[in-house]
Amino acid sequence: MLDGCTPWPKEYAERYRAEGYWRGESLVDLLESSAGRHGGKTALVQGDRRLSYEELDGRSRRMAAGFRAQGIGAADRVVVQLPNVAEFVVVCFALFRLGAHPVFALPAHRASEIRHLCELSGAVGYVFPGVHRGFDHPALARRIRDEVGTLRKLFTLADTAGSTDTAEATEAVDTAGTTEADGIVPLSAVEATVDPADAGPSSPSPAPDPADVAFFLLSGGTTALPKLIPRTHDDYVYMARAAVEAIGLTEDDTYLAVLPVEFNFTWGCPGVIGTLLAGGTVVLAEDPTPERCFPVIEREGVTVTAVGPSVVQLWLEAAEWLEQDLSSLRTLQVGGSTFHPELAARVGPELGCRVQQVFGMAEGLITFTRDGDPDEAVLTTQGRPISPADEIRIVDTRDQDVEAGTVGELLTRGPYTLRGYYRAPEHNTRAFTEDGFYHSGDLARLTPDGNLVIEGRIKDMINRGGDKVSAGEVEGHLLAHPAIARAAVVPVPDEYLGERICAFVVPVGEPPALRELKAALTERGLAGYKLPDRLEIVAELPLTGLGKTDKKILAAIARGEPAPAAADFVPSPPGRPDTDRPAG
Ligand code: OOB
Repeated sequence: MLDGCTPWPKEYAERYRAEGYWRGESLVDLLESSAGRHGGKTALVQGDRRLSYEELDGRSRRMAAGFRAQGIGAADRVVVQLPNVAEFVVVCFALFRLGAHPVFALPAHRASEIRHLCELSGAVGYVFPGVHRGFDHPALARRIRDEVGTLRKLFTLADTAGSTDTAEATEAVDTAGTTEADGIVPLSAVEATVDPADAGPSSPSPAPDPADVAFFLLSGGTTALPKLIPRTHDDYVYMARAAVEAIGLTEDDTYLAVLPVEFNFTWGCPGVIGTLLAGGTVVLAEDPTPERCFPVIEREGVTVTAVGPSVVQLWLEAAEWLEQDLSSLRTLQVGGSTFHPELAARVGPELGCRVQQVFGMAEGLITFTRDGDPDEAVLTTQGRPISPADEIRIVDTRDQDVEAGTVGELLTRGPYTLRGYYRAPEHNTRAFTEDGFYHSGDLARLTPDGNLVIEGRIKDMINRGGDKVSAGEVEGHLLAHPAIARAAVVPVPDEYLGERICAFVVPVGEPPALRELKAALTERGLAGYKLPDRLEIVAELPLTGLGKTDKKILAAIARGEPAPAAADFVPSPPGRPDTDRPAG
C-alpha cells in the first residue's frame, strides 16, 4: 500500500476477503468487465455527447498511454479538478490503469485549497478546466506550479471538444493561452499522443493492486486544513456494489450525476461507479437547477439521482410550474445534510418518486433507507448501513457505549471505512479509537429497528447546503487580516441551505465590513462557499471554563436566542448584524 496510508489490520483484511466483501477486483477490472458485457451500450451522456462502454474503455486506455508518455506513472498523485464532464471519468480510469492516484478537488476550490492538496499529496500532476464560470484555472495552475516543488505536469480540459460550455471552453483557449508552449497540455492532446493500437490490452501497464489506494477523497474537515482520505480499489468497488444492491440498481437504470462528481455521494453511492458496475447509463449534468435538470430527466429517462435537501426544495417549487415529464424517476436519493420530514413527505406526491434518505461520509460508512421501509422510517431516519460488516457504536464523551436509543457520538468501522487519513499520524491517534473505530463527530441515535437518526454534531464544522466548511480553516484566514484580533466561526440556521456561516470578530481599530472581509478572503484564495455569510463585530469572545472560545454561546447569539450562561457576556456594539444573503 502507498506510503503514508494505514492499511486494515491483517485479521480484518483476511475476514473481509473470506466473507466475500473484498474480491480482489480493481476499478479497472470493473470497467473492463462492464465493457465486456455491455460494449455498445451507452455508459456516459453529457449534453449531446454519448460514450458507449467500449468507447469509455478505449478512451481511458488512450488517455493512460498519453499520461504515461507525459511521465505519469505508478504511485504518482494527480490532483483532478473538473466539472461534471465525461473527461473526469476518462481521466480517473486512465490514472487507475497506471496505478497513479487521482486526488479529488472540487470545482469551487481556489488557490488556498489547491495549493494545500498539491503539497499534502506531493502531486506531480494537476488536471483542471479552462476558464470555468469566469475563473481562470490555467492562471491558477501556473501559480501553483511555481509554488509547489513536486508539481511538474499541468493538464487542461480547455480545448476539449464538447466541453459543457463551449463558449467558456473557446474563451479558455483564446484568453488563457493553454498551449503546450507554456507547459500546459490539453487533455485532448494527451489522449491523442499515442496510437490507439499501442494502447491496447497488451500495453505494458501492470494491473493496479486491488488492495492499494485507488484515489483520494477530501475530508469535510474539522481541522484547520483538509485531510486526504485514501480509498482502495477493494473497499470502493465493494461499497459501490453494496450500494447497487441496496438500491436495486440494474442495467436498465439511468443515473443523473448532478452534485459535483467528486463527492463520494455522486461518485460511488451508487453514483457513477455503481451505475457502471450495474451496466446502466450515467448522465452528467453541470448544475442542479430544475431548469437544467428536468429537461435532462425527461429526455434521458433518468431513473435515479442524488441531491441534497436544498436542491429538493428548488425542485419541489419548480415542479409546480415546469412542465417536463418526470415519471421515469423512481428514486430520489437525498443526503449530505439534515432533511426535514415535512420536505421529505412532499417528494412522493409532488415529484412522483420515492425518497431514499442517505447518510454518508467521504471517510466510509453509508446508510440508506430502503424501498419497503415504513413511511415513518423513510421520512424520519437516515436508514441502515449498506453492509452487514459495518459496525456502529454510539458513545458518550468517554467513548463508553450509551444506553440503547440514547444520543451520542457515532463511531464506525468496516470494510470501506478508512483506518487513517493520509500522512496524518498525529491526527489519526485522535480520530480513531485504538481498535480502529472512526470518530465521526456526528451525534446520532439508533431506533429500535436499527435505523440511524442524525441529531447534530460535535465537530467544529459548518454544513452549508451539504458543502462542509471547517470553522478552523476559515478562522485561520480571518486572523490573517490586519484589522482582526480574534475570530470565531459558527453555523447559523438557514431555511434554504440548512446552515450558513457566521463570523464573530474582535477588531483591531476600525472594524472591517463583511464585503471587505469576503474580498480579502477571496484574495487569499479561499473557495467561495467558505466565505462568511454574516459578520458580528464584538468586543471580546466568550470563553469556556477551560479558556477556549465558547462557541455554544456564539451559536445561540447567532440564532438570536438568549445566550446560555452568558450573563457576563454582551456582544458589542449591539445592532443589526452585517449579513450578505444571496437571494433565494
Ligand atoms: C457526505 O459526505 P461528506 O464527507 O461531505 O460529509 C460527511 C458529513 C457527515 O459526517 C455528517 O456530518 C453530514 O456530512 N451528513 C449528514 C447527512 N449525510 C451527511 N447530516 C445529516 N443528515 C444526512 N443525511 O455528505 C455524503 C457522502 C456520501 C453519501 C451521502 C453524503
